[in-house]
Amino acid sequence: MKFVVTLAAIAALSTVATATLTQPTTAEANASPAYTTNIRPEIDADRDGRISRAEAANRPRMAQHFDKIDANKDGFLDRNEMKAAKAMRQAQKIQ
Ligand SMILES: [Ca+2]
Ligand SMILES: [Ca+2]
Repeated sequence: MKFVVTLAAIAALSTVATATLTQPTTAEANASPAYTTNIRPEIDADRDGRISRAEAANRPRMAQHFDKIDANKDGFLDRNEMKAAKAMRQAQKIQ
């Protein structure tokens, strides 16, 4: 009986080990959030996946419209806010 329990424990451990090896770790997934959010690294200098007011300062147009683009008023421009701003710009061009 003890042998069976030991085998089950080994099987369970190897399953966990396999899962750990095949899935990216949280650290890897978070290593480059800018890569996953599609915010260009030349704008997102610290690569945290959002644009701070300081980062936007290098882009006069973005800096000028920062408060308007920052829809949730958290002081950062995230991917969705950038997408919304781009859509708004394109809609204004069409009119
Ligand atoms: Ca940033
Ligand atoms: Ca925001």
